[in-house]
Amino acid sequence: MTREQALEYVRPFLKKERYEHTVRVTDEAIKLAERFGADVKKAETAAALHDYAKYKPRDLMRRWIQEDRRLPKDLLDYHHELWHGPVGALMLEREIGLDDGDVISAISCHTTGRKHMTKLEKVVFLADYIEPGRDFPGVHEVREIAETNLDKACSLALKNTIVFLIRMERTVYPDTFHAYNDLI
Ligand code: DGI
Ligand code: FE
Ligand code: FE
Ligand code: FE
Repeated sequence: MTREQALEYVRPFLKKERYEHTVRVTDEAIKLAERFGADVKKAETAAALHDYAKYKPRDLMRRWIQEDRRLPKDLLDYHHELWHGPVGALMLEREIGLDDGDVISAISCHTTGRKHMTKLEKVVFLADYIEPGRDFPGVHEVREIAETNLDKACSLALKNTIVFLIRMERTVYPDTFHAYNDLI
């Protein structure tokens, strides 16, 4: 699947700003993959597809989690914002025959991270966090570290997210802690 094919597939399902974010994540993921020696084609595909399910109806995503035994049921106990990665990956598998397990898992954990992330998963996770349109506190430092150190950049991104969620008195999905603990 080419970059253009992947981007054209997701485009009708996304709002304009979300599509533009997706293009920037794709460019960023390619750069990070080249820099840190991940598979560039897989990074490109996973990044282009990563937010495919962002605007799918909550009930539809809930049903996927209930019915597909590969999806962890505990997702239902956490914020629905976390569902679009894992559910989107499996929707793409069904709809376009996406069959690359590396790409599927990179899409799947792009929001939360997880324990023992692969280089490809880290690249997509980090690209989503540092793409040039992002402007949250601390992103500059993560961008700087991402010039040289993939693990350090990911662990700082995870730390910032965890601290932000705790400040807001929101729950933190266990995989986010697992990802952080694994990299620190
Ligand atoms: O889909 P995007 O907006 O591009 O970015 P994303 O998929 O990383 O979604 C991010 C939001 O999800 C992030 O701003 C914080 C929120 N969130 C809620 N609960 C959790 C969480 N993020 C993580 N990593 N872990 C959580 O438990
Ligand atoms: Fe996302
Ligand atoms: Fe993210
Ligand atoms: Fe995103």
